[in-house]
Amino acid sequence: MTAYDFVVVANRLPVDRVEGRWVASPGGLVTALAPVLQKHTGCWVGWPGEPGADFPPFENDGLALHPVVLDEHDYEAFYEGFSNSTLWPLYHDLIVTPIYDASWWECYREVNHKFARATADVAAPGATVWVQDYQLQLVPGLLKEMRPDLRIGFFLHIPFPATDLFRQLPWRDEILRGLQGADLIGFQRTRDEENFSSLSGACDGMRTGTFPISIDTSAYPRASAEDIARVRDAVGNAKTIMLGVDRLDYTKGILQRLNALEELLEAGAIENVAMIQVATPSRERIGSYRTTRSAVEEAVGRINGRHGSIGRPVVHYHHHQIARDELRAYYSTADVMLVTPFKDGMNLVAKEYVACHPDGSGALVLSEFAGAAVELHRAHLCNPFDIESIKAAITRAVEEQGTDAARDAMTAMNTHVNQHDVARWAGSFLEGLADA
Ligand code: ADQ
Repeated sequence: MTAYDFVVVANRLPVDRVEGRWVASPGGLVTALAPVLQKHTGCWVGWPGEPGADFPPFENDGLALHPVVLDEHDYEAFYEGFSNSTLWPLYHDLIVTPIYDASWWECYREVNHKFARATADVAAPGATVWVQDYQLQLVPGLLKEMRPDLRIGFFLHIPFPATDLFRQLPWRDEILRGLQGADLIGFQRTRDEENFSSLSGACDGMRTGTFPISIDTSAYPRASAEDIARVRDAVGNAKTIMLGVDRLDYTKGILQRLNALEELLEAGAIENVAMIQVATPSRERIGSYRTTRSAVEEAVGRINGRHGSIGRPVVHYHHHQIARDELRAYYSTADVMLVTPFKDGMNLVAKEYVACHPDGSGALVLSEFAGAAVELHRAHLCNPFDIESIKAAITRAVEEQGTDAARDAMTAMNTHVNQHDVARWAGSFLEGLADA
């Protein structure tokens, strides 16, 4: 078996199986890491996305991929259970109540062991390994035991909670020991790094750092004038076009922004407005996700029922994947982008929107609780827990359209995102890891 000098370990491989063929699922992560993977003898270890599927290692677009097998039980207990019904809500400050289930924890340990084993088997002596995200927090520790020669980095894509929240976790000591196997742990925000470092016993000799993730800006040029005209036309040439793009997740505050829009419409405070809401299906077998979806869809129906007319809904709701070029056309067209999560590690959607407005057009309404708010502080910031705050930010964004202040803010944010792209993010993490 080839031994690799650089190994990325993530829950998912960067490919999807569509009608029996592998298709790249081009996220920012693979775009950022592809050059590094190609420069070194690199490979990616991850789950191919089909419970029970046992694929041999293969190559896609010149990328060496090493599948890890997860069966239906792993999918339920490790992925839907411990990762997304325990850790996800806990790390997002209890927007829903986390479930602490010892059998899920047992499975999380086993699956992390599987990922560590697979990585230990393919890594060359002294190789660099970069482990990604909350599903794999035990991998650094397990890997260090199996292969003390490896240089191990870990990056957490989601927030790290305050000490008293983290302390709820019955298996907090094991998680901490798992993370401590890393030579460098990266976080999105200084606050996340501080939360981690303030845990008793976390800090002794640990290297941590803040590395805000970003996007591949070259993949988000402004759409053509024709595409923009087409989208404007499709939503009835409303004066103000608003946009939301999210995985359908309770952390994203989709319902809250719809409620704010509804109250503004009820009060006659805004008019001649259309909103496009893209809500990508996500984790649909988990109860809290189903409840969130129902509430969002009910709000869309209610708003259109009261404020729309035949052939002219106010909210254009899409519950499916969208091709990136179409998404780019939406971003480029939208006068006001609404990003209102209760809590978000970073939020790449906000950066993608800003990248599509190099001309200073548009306006961004952004939650204070998104990691992106640290860099994009010239957005119309709001508190998503306070509907009046969301309404005020939307009103400001609409009223300031086309002013010099709006243009200056958007241009400054666009420059920032262009200068801090995902390649820079990966580069600075890997530099830190090389020094660790
Ligand atoms: P997510 O919670 O998934 O990521 P986000 O950062 O916004 O959130 O990334 C979503 C990505 O999916 C964006 O690139 C967006 O373009 C894409 N997308 C959304 N809906 C789509 C659709 N219908 N069709 C096609 N593409 C769609 C987690 C953390 C974030 C953190 C990232 C990266 O929760 O806080 O920013 O990881 O670290």
